[in-house]
Amino acid sequence: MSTKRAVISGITGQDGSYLAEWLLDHDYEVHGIVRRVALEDPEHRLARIQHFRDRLTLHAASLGSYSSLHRVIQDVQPHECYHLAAQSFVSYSFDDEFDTLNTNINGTHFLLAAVRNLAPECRFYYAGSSEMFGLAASSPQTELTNFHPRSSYGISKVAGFELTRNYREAYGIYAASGILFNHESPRRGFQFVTRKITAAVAAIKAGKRDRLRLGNLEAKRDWGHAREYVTAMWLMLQQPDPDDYVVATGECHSVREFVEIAFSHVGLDYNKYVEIDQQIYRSAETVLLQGDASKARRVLGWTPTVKFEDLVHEMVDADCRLLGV
Ligand code: NDP
Ligand code: GDR
Repeated sequence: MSTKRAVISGITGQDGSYLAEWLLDHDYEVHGIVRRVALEDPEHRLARIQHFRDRLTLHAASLGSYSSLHRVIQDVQPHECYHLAAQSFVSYSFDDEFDTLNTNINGTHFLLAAVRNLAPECRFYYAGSSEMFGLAASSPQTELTNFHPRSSYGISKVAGFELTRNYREAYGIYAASGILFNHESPRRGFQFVTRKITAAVAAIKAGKRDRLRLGNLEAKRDWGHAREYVTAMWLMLQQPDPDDYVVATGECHSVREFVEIAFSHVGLDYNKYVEIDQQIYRSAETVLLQGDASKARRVLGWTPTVKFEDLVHEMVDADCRLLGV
């Protein structure tokens, strides 16, 4: 069989970088959509993919421009398209609803339209989120749980999910959505709570700082490992028919538990360093977001294996190594 071509939007992000590695390991020709500024500042903006950049083909395009995405799909003629690019920081979506809605909804719509017009046989993956459940009526959440988003980020993800479903039903595109719960790794962005904590633990251990300001320590999340979650995305596009899947561990832990394990891993007591900052609290929190990934297990044969404590340790160790601790 000839080599499969995949295009990934958001290849410079946490998930995009792991997915690109997975696809390269499976002999795909991998193309990435990046912002033009990223090509001009590769050291910082391409940091997560720098170590295998020579095996990728990168295309400059903007989520805000249909014509730029059209050009990429026309040039690449992909067999698979993974749409991961998004304004993905929930807190920021409270600061700028317009940017979040425009980027996330238009970006998804433009890419779907380009696929439909230029590569209708291409299989399309949409990065849905547990934030779509928001104030869900029940826990754990499955593919059948109603959405009740609590932020413009969540709303934008519901809109993208519905667009994806509509392209599948109305135009016969192979379009699947993953409803992924939180997944973390040493490549997680520094503004997300897990990486904020592990980077701070390393810096405190290195004597470079002595405080960590956090918001709601009692907030709970269903945290898995990003490396495992990207394999579920790929599996969704290898099925006979497109469908939507919840991807989660089914286990919830609080921010406080994460903090406690992270600090104690390097022999520190978090009570001495952590300060609560009411400003960091969200204006609207979600209910208990806990995923039921039975369908992914049954249909895709996907099961998470990394334990919560091991995930925390891996992230702390990686951040300590970065600082030479
Ligand atoms: P990241 O924030 O690490 O990466 C986001 C990617 O989107 C980056 O490559 C970023 O590019 C790109 N991007 C953002 N805005 C734009 C824009 N205006 N134009 C072009 N590219 C843009 O996210 P993750 O890898 O963690 O997540 C991947 C996807 O999965 C996202 O859609 C996210 O919403 C969703 N998701 C993530 C979950 C998680 O726990 N990680 C859970 C559920 C869903 P740049 O580097 O240039 O900023
Ligand atoms: P989330 O991740 O909003 O779930 O979105 P984040 O790590 O930002 O927050 C998780 C929980 O931690 C609480 N929290 C703090 N959060 C941040 N960022 N900073 C803090 O200091 C802090 N203190 C407490 C938050 O209130 C929240 O309850 C992530 C993103 O990857 C989304 O793109 C994705 O869709 C969802 O996960 C599933």
